[in-house]
Amino acid sequence: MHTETHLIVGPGALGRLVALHLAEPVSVVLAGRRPLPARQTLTTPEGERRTHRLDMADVRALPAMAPSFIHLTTKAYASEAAYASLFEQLPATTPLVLWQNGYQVQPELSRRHPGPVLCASTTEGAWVANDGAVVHAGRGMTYIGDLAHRHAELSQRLAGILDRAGLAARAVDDIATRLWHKLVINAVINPLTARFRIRNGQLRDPPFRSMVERLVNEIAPILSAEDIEPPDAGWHALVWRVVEGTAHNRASMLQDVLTGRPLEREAILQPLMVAAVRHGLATPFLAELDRDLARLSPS
Ligand code: KPL
Repeated sequence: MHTETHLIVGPGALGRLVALHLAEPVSVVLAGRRPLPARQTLTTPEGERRTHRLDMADVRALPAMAPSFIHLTTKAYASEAAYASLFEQLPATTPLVLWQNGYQVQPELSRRHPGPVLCASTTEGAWVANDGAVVHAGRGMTYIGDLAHRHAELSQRLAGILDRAGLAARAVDDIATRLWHKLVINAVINPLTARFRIRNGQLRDPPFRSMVERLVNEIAPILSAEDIEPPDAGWHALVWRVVEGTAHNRASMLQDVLTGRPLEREAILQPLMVAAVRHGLATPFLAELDRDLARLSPS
């Protein structure tokens, strides 16, 4: 018998990955706008298949519940609408966990939500095989923390639950920095893999390898102008480590291109381009990729 329920909103690759792991230690409800089969299969990075029956719900008509955590795993551009619909139905003090890429949704919803808001920054790699199956393509690390530095205990509790569920996680007190680190990873890997329709690992090969280096060289000065601490090993090593760790994965932006969904340009590229303008830094390659992505994104 489980003692707590976690509501996961946004049944894409990440949402299902989190749901299928959490379903072991806690009770899980997975909510979206489109009906999905309750039987969901997870293929682990080692090739093992595990099937679980999940409780599914429509995010517009949730069952009566008092979840311990609401995990918002929607795309960044869909998160504000999902948030509005959720909190017409659930207690406004429920802890909210934001799993979005980029650095747009996090400050905005941390300001708006009356309850605790935790941010999760993850490098887990997953993709949707079909409506009933998700592939965990590469193991990563999830950092949990809150922008206001007020919820250290709650962050630790959640990191412990995720960790025990098989998703390596750690509570941190510098989540804003971690989110920026992840944003750099996404700003390099996602546009290139989406533009050239390649898996993450192919970025190691020519001609993509030098494109990665060029992008990192353009982005690093922006972060430094914004006073964001670089990772200990440096920006290049950070990006290459994730490319290596998720080599078999199709990045989320490539998955979006392949399925005709909007791309997370605004959440991932805009914060960097806006900061670059503010500091008078030129970003010709970033701007070129942003234009390419605008053409690939459905209008
Ligand atoms: O976050 C990701 C994404 O695909 O959006 C990475 C870490 C790049 C894994 O593919």
